Amino acid sequence: MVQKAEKIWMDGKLVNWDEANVHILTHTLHYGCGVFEGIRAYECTDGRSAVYRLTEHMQRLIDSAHILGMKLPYTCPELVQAVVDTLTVNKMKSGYIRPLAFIGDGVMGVHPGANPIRVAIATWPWGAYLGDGALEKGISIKTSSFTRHHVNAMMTKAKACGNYVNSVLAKTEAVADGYHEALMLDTQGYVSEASGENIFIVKNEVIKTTPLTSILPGITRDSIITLARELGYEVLEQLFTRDELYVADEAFFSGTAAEITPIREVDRRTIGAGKAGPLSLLIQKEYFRIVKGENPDYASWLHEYKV
Ligand code: PPE
Repeated sequence: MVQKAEKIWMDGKLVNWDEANVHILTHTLHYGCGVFEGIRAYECTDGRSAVYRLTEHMQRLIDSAHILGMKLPYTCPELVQAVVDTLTVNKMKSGYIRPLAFIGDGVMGVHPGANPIRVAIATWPWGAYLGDGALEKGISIKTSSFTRHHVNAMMTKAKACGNYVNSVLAKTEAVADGYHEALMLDTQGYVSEASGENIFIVKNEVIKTTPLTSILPGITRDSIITLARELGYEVLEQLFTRDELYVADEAFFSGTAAEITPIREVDRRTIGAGKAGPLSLLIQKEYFRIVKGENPDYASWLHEYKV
């Protein structure tokens, strides 16, 4: 169960958690045309609190809405402030933040008419997304029987609610089969992404990740590319196949919720030594140093706030 906070920001106001409700004829609830974000705030090592890459996440929310033809009634700075206000009123020094923009009730039928575009922001504590020990030991994944979206069937650069039907199908199948997560292939059969993460592989110290075709442009993915290049590693954005993943030295997932989660097994084949790889763990360590304010070179990625 999600742990309740005191307030949820809804359409410009902070309302009580239990009163953040919508009408059953909310358009998005029926047709899936909504957009959301997943953001983390961390308590820094020195006691400050900071939201990680907050402006980039809010800009992606605005871009996602733009792709779906939804006009958000708030500016990026207003949404940034709303996140800070929500964290502050909920006295959260760290936690997960979920902005959601959706089409409210009014007319029914696929055409949303002039129904209001509504925005809500909720916060809750969220630990290791892929379970206890996942970050340290790595996880076991399965290639899904479900294909990731064709780029002209769903808008894959938008973090759209409806896109996640595909994710829910893949994830529930993988979990039912005893795996931590599902890996999805694109419509051509190349590795795409997981239900809620981007993927990286490492071979001979060269890092490779899926190009921005069928995948969500992950902000963690972007952080890792920047960080790994800064650390002197070559990073390629290139399509690769599932068998290239099978013979990789290391593999890991990236995402706000999943952070950097090593992959130790794919389709019952061990990856590398069958445990979290050394480069995956190095990047994970450096990533946690950044989000916790220990690396001044990346201070511009942190949006400090006071609780
Ligand atoms: N791909 C997908 C499909 C995806 O959902 C996410 C985030 C990513 C890649 C990584 O993006 P980024 O967080 O910007 O690095 N998934 C969010 C939702 C997870 C959920 O179960 O809900 C997240 O990590 O917050």
